Amino acid sequence: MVEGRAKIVLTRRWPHVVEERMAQLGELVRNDADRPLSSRELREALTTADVVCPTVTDDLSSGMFARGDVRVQLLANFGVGFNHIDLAAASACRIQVSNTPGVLTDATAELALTLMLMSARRAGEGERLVRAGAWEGWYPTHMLSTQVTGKTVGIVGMGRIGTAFARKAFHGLGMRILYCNRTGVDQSISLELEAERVAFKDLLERADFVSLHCPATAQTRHMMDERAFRLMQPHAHLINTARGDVLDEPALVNALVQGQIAGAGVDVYEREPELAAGLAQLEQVVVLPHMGSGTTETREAMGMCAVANVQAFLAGEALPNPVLP
Ligand code: 8YV
Repeated sequence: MVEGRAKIVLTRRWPHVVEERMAQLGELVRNDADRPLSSRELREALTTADVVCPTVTDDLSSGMFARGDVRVQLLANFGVGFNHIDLAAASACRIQVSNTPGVLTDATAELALTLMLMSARRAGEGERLVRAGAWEGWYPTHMLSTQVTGKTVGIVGMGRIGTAFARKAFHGLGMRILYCNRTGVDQSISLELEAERVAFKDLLERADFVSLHCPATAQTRHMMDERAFRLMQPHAHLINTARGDVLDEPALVNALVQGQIAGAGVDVYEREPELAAGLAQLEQVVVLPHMGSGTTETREAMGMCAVANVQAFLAGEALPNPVLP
C-alpha cells in the first residue's frame, strides 16, 4: 500500500488524454524530453517513485533491482510484451507488474498484414521507384510480384495477435492457415479458420508466408536462425511483428542475399533502433520502425489499460492485467 499521494513516473510521453487521467491518480512525473531514460535516470525512478510506467525502451534487467533499495511497488508496463523486465528480479523486490493485453491485438495484426502484402507485392520497392522519379511507365512485365490470395501462411505463436492475424488472412484473403503453438487453439477457432496445427519444421517447409507472433522468451530466442531459413521455400516471405530477439537478424540478411527466401517484412529489431548490417539496403525487405500498436485509438487504449492497473493497485485491489500479481 502507498501512504499519501502516490508518485507515478511515466518513462516516456503518453497520449495527452491518458496523461491527464493518470495525473488524477497521484503526483505525475513525466519525461518531457521524451528520450529513453538513461540507466541512472531509470534507477532514480525506481528508487523514488511508488509506481513506474515503463515501455519497451526501458531496460529493466536484474542489475536495476540488485541493490535492494527500490521504492517502486508497481511496474505498470505500457505494452503487452514485457521481455525488457526481469520478472525474477522484480519479484524478489516484491514489485507487482502489469501489462496491456487485448487492446493492441487488431492494430498489431493489421500491421503484420500490411507487411505481408507490402513484401509480397513489392510495395516498398515500387514506392521508392516512384519517389526517386525513376518510373518509366507501365509495361506488362514491370515489377512482377507474388499474389497473396489463396496462399498458405504459417503462424508461429497462435495467441491473441496470431489468431487475429489468421482471421484477417483467412476471411480477407482466403489463405490456408498453418500454425505452431505450445498448445492447440480452441476447437471453435480451428474450425472457423480451418487451421492446421503443425510442427515448426513442417510450417517452415510448407508456408508461402511465415509470420511470427510468439513472445520473446529464452525458448524462442533466435528460433528463426540459419537452419530455419534453410527450411523455408525460396519464394517464401518472413514477417516479424513479435520481437526482434525471435529472429537472428544477420541470418535473415544472409538468407535474403543467398536467395533462400524471397522477401521479408520487419517491424521489430533486436537492438532497436539499430538494424543488422545490410538489412535496410536490401530491396526485397520492408522495414518499419516498431509501429505495430501505433494507432491513436490503440495507444490511448493501452494507456487507459495501464491507468486501470495503477488505479486498482492504489485501491489495494487485484490488478486487472497482472504479469506478476
Ligand atoms: C508497444 C509492443 O508499442 O505492446 C507491445 O509489446 O510491442 C508494442 O506494440 C511497445 O512495446 C510499447 O512499450
